[in-house]
Amino acid sequence: MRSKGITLTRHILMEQRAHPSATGELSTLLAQVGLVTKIIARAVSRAGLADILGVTGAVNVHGEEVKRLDEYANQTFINVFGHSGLVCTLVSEEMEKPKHLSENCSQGKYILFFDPLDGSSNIDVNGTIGTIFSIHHRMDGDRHETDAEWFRPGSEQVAAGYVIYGPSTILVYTAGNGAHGFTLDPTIGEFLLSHENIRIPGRGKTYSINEGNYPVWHPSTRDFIDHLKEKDPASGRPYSSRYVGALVADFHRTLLQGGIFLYPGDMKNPKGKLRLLYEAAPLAFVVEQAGGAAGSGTERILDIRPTDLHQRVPLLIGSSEDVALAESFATGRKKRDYERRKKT
Ligand code: AHM
Ligand code: MG
Repeated sequence: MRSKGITLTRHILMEQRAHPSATGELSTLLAQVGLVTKIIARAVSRAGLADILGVTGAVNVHGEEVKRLDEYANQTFINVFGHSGLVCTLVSEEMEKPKHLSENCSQGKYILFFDPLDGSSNIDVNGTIGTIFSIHHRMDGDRHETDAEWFRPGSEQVAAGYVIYGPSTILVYTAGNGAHGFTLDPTIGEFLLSHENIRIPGRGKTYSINEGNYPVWHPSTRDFIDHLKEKDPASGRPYSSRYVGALVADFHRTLLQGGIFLYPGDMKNPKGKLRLLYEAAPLAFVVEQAGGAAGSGTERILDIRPTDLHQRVPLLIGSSEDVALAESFATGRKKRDYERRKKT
């Protein structure tokens, strides 16, 4: 796809014009997210030279070791938004508690949730990594948020997206009017529109899951993956397997080419591994805006009301037909029931 030279900032402003009551703060906030990710992209591209690989020695709220690049990315969000007056509170995968940026929330009408560096295990091997973000309006009032502020379903997000640091750096965002992708042109330091109004195929040919977890999968997950591996040219099977191990990378491929990504609950981790507020919900918003679907196996991701800041959720995300098929296995309905429903 050839770029028409539309920058991220211009695109955001064009979207803003569709909302006459908009003050421009969300547009500025999104543009600042673009800035944060450009700074992270620069560090990522020079990571092997800049003494930024390896671990810090700390362990985060999830019990995972913190990589130096995780910490750098998190600190970049804090630095950029610290005195911006745009955001009242930051909620990060790398911070146990919300970080309030102004006294009594006197400034900033938004809350920014983010996973600063997704796919951390890929950092030291020059694999693809990313950043995921989600923006909510804060509730009215001049105090810092109460639990009610955090525990709102993904359907209330005002904008969300991700950045993938791969061979190119690509930012995809939605503000509820389609999902749009921008490629960073490093020679001018600008994100340029490259994937306008992304539409995910209704069905794909690829599944993406960590098969090393097969021994602890529930029988329904095994049945679903076994089903996708069966030879049945009439229904497009067998599917191919692709797994990068960085959610942004596996999701981005699925968004562009169709198919399904799964991190289901299993016998070891009933809620899977991925976090609702800054991993599953933002990508669910993006995929639905592109015509796809995201569920936990039993619920639409965007309908889930969180009860914990860092809670995990099983995730089935991608092409709507593939997700529906996965859900038909997850809820115990047999594949024959699904096929019968499709025919009627
Ligand atoms: P992170 O945000 O700490 O990097 O962890 C989340 C990552 C996802 O990017 C990826 O989909 C998943 O963990 C991979 O997990 P696993 O190594 O269990 O397959
Ligand atoms: Mg992550």
